[in-house]
Amino acid sequence: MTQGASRGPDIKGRHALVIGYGRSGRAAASFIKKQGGSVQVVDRADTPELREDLERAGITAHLGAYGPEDLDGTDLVVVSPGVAWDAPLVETARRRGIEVTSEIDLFFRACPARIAGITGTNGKTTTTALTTEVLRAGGLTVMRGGNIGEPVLDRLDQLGADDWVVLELSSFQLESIERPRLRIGVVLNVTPDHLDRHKSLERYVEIKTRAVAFLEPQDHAVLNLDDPACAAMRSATQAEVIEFGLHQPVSSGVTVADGWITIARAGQPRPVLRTADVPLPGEHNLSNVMAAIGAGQAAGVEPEALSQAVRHFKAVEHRLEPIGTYGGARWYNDSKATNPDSTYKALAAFAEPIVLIAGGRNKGIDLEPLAQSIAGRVAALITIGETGEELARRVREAGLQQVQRATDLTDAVRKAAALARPGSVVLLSPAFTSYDMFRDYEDRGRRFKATVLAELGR
Ligand code: UMA
Repeated sequence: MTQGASRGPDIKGRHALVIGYGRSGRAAASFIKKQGGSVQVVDRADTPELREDLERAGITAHLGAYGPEDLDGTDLVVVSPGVAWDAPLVETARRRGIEVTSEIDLFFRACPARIAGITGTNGKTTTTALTTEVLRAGGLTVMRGGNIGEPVLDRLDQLGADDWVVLELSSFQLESIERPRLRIGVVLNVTPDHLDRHKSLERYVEIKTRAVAFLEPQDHAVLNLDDPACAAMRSATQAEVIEFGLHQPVSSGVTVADGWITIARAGQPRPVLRTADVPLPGEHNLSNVMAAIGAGQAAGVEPEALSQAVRHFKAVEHRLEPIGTYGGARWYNDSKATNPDSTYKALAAFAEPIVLIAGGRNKGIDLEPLAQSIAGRVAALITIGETGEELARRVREAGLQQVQRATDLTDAVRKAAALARPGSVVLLSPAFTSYDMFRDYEDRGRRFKATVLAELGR
């Protein structure tokens, strides 16, 4: 990567207010200061750690609560992904004529490199990690980042015009980018999620469609034909479409035939690798791999390099991540499953009897279909968190007898260990967010792994 001169939107002399001092807000604050702007922070949290961090960075802040008075003297508002794009303070700023942006929007405005963006309800992180490896295997220089937990704005000066950036883009981020022009836009699937924030499925689909709507004819849209909402996006883009799918005929793109993943592009399909050599469990992961291969193909990576990258790929933390085998049962951490759809995929990834640990905070999703699926598939269910009570009741009503409510994570691990049999799978795949009991899904996953090791790892 080149050490480019500092560039980007003209920030010098601007007075920015950063709302939310998390990973994204910190990257934005550091960038703005480096560019010669001044920064103030507001955050609804007020903790000693936050105060210390801000003091160390030399940033003045209003913590604990915020309101319209915090906009005084501000001419740029930078909104963190976790803060609603239509939050009252953000709307007040717009009404006052103050420019509203985000870390990722500033990045798009200034990035000299080509960007491949990956979005979808589930599989984004794995596909982002896979695509990064695929492009690197093709000899390209790649920076990985975005929703995967790695902000990018503070690394802008490491990028040159020949580089690639592979970005995981959440709906929160896509909504906040004024012009999300990607060179490769990948959409994996769209199922109901974040409806508390986006209000309707239509709006959520519209936001996801932004990943391909701004592409130009020489760009590539990589779309999942097995998902109706993604397939429909073919008509929303000017770019060349690389399709992928297992269950629909693929005319130009990536599919599976006779145990091989193949690529077809104006001619005979070429084999890339055997499905048996994909190191990740489940059909959904096969789909993620096909998407990454499609993105690699769009970037000009040869089939041999595509195959190499996939075969050597290791599971991403918190996504069907193997923890270990205890008493003959295999334990998995799938804490990233923050919605029912990812839990369905996890359940479908195994043929063995499953002891499932699920529950958390509900984002406005109907519990009934989830309860039916769980009752039809698992051997036993342990529930945790705010939805634990209701989920347990619904699953019992749906016909599963072996249902227990755990008081905390240790209790859940103990109960699961008591129910697990040799040859079964114990799976934490919560189907809900973690905010009722944990800082975030990573905190939930790490504490789960630590508890499993402490309880069983002797
Ligand atoms: N805060 C407020 N007011 C609010 C909400 C939050 O002041 O209304 C404050 C919080 O007190 C906290 C800070 O904002 O101090 C947190 O900001 P944030 O929630 O935007 O989190 P970041 O640490 O900046 O992480 C964000 C993304 N978080 C969200 O989208 C919720 C991370 O995605 C992302 O990895 C990171 O930027 C770097 O790009 C996480 C995520 O959960 C993994 N994403 C959702 C998902 O994958 O489902 C979309």
